[in-house]
Amino acid sequence: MLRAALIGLGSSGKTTLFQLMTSAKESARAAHGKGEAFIGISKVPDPRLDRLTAMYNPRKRVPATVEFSDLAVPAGTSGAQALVDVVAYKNADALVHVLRAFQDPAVPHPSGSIDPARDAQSMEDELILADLGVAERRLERLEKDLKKSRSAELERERDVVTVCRAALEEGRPLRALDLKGDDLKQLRGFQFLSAKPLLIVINLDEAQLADGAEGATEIDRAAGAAGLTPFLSRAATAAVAVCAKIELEIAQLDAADAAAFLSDLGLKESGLDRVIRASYELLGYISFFTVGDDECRAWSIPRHTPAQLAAGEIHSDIARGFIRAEVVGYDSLIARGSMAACRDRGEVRLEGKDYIVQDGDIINFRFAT
Ligand SMILES: Nc1nc2c(ncn2[C@@H]2O[C@H](COP(=O)(O)OP(=O)(O)O)[C@@H](O)[C@H]2O)c(=O)[nH]1
Ligand SMILES: [Mg+2]
Repeated sequence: MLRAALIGLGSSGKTTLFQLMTSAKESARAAHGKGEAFIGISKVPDPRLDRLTAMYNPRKRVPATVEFSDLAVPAGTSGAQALVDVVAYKNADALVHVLRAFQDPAVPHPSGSIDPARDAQSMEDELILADLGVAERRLERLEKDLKKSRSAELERERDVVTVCRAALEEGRPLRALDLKGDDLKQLRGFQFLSAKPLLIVINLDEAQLADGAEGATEIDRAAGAAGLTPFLSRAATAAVAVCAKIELEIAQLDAADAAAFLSDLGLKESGLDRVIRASYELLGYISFFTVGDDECRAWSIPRHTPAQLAAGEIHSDIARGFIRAEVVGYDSLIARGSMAACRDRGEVRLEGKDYIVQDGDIINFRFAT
């Protein structure tokens, strides 16, 4: 399960977005550690799965999902210090920082004025400070242990954490460090907040959104207007612009009215869908599909996953007994209209366990039981 955690100042729109994205009835309160967080599941919108479902008319349609958490603190501020002890946040694969750009005198801003760039930087500073505390405590512990007994493993860990501490002391988030392989794995183990990929959600005014804040250029424009451009060029950072208030209005409409409303605004899809999809993409995940009369389903795997490992996503037995993957590209299947027609044209490939699964592959795994 992919996990994303919402952070941001009070009244930036986190809970509004959370409830809309996850449909609040599915959310459950999870009480772990000092803080409490609401957990909810979002379905990743994917027009490809819609097309496949229309083609197969299966009993079940199962989309990819992302889990979101929203800190349930009275003040509504999900600042870094409030996050460090919350399990749902430590375990998150990505942070989603909701930044207030909307003007509304009825909703007071905790800092008194609207300044998204200032808020983005102060959250960054908080994340870095929280991580610095974690790194220093870890290093103290490691030095003590190393005095008792030397071990290559502990020395290696000390080296990685020392690199992290140096970056943090310079005010650099750990997501900007270009760590690889085992170092990266080790870094993940520490659950550093500033190491997590960051999605910036700019919560705009209705008026700003009506200008058409969709697509990369408009997001850049919105980000530029908010003074956020320097943040967007950073490693493992992405941005989306939404207007939570408009999303609230859309959510009250039926599907046809919602589509008409969106197109009036010059938008192709809701902001919620953009946030969910951007979270999924930021994490570096792709989808492959399994299709049939029983079920059409999207499966989430990290980019560059070999076929046998991808099979394990469905069931460990399929990975263990892996023989071949029958693979057809999404575009071929849509163009030919059926798996049989793809087969006739030789467009169904037989791939081995090391084949790197591509986004949109439709796969039937052959395996021995
Ligand atoms: N005008 C306006 N108000 C908003 C928008 N997004 C959220 N709000 C309002 O701001 C207040 C705080 O929102 P909430 O989602 O609870 O913020 P949180 O503290 O970050 O969880 C609520 O009254 C929302 O209705 C927006 O885009 N425009
Ligand atoms: Mg809230």
